[in-house]
Amino acid sequence: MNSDTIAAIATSAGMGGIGIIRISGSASMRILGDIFRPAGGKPMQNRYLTYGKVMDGDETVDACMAVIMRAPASYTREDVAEIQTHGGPFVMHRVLQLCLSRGARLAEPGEFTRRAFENGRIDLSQAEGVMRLIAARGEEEYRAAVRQMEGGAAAFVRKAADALYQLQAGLAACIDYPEEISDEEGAGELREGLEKLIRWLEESVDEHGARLVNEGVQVTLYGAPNAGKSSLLNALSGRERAIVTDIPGTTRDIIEDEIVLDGFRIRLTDTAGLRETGDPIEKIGVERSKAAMRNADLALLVLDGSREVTEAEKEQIRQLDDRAIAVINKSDLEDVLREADVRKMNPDVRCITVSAMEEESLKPLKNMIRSMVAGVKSLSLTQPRHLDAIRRAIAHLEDAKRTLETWSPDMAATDLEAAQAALGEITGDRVDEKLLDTVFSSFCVGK
Ligand SMILES: Nc1nc2c(ncn2[C@@H]2O[C@H](COP(=O)(O)OP(=O)(O)OP(=O)(O)O)[C@@H](O)[C@H]2O)c(=O)[nH]1
Ligand SMILES: [Mg+2]
Repeated sequence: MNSDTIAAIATSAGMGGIGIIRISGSASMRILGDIFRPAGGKPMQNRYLTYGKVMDGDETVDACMAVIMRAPASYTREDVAEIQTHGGPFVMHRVLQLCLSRGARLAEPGEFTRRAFENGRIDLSQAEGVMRLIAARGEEEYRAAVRQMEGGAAAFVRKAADALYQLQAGLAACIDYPEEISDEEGAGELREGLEKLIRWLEESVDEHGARLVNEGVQVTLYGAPNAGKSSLLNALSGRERAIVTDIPGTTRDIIEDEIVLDGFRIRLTDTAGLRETGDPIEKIGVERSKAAMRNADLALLVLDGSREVTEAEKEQIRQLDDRAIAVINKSDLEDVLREADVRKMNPDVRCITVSAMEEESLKPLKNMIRSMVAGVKSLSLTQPRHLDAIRRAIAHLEDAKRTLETWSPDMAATDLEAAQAALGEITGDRVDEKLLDTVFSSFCVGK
């Protein structure tokens, strides 16, 4: 247990109806007693809100509510006091200063949650879940954070760790009783178990899916000038985000907008039309377009359906892969270019016909974008730090498999132990101070 008592403003620093100052540690009750005077002078009851005043000597600082939560039934498992003042920056700081002047120390970012972890109330992945929940920008990211906060990632890791303990026990038996278990028998059984565990971990780790949950889907519109990229961006986002004119080369820079489909953030990027140009500004724009295309989860090659494709466009169509869709635009005009023509140039390509002028025609396109994110809704592991740890665990298991080929059980035992340590980093069962500092430094103060 930490001996010092920490305090911080737990609510956002701006103006609000209510602001909360939180104190945690063995001196919490004494500090609250020093500065808070319950109305009617009655003693405070554990876990009951009490109306009263914060006083600085004889001076009223604020009329407010306060609550005490005695250890261990509190967020940090320590004695906790919370004061609900009016939510003005000035009053909140005044109350915080009072707490500090009575012996509390200003909390570090995430320190309350760190204490909850260190005192065994939650594991490290749950602590991170709390922070993700606060920081979530999309609904799916938020849902993933709730699953994590409720122990989803931890449950997954504990299951993997249990399976690994079984293998470690099997190997230990081989090492301790060599006359009873033959090398081939031991190695064979262990190899089978290892392969099963590696397969299971591989299947559960979906870095791409995790990135879609955390960052949303990056969709880039690209193609020839005047094909209607900016018009499509505007039509998809439902607002006049990008300038549209009939002058080729209207868009010079990257323009971004965001929509939400099925709870996923879809980040739409409009780019400068691709063409050879002597204009230095447009040249830079074209380079940026190409970079945006490369970074896209989904690249939409926009084609003007009211005219024949150029040689350059034919080449672009031939290069489309499974991350791309050919979008034939301007279906409200004469259909010179059809899906069949595009498929002749690239038989495997996904192709769709739309009009930026007709909202209804965009539905199939939106459905195609949706299909990108189907199936990643219930991932157990979505935090990059966790995926990295699982990857390292898999690498150690692969090492163990290799050492078994030459039957070096002691070396295999070391590899399995290293895999176990990697798994333990996720839940915080095996962590050092440095890792904890890194994890909690990204938290907000007061959480
Ligand atoms: N009829 C019709 N016209 C369209 C459609 N989409 C775009 N346009 C017109 O095509 C012209 C070019 O549209 P933009 O959206 O600016 O084209 P762009 O691809 O962004 O062009 P650059 O920024 O120059 O690369 C404008 O006059 C639009 O009004 C469509 O679906 N139907
Ligand atoms: Mg444009």
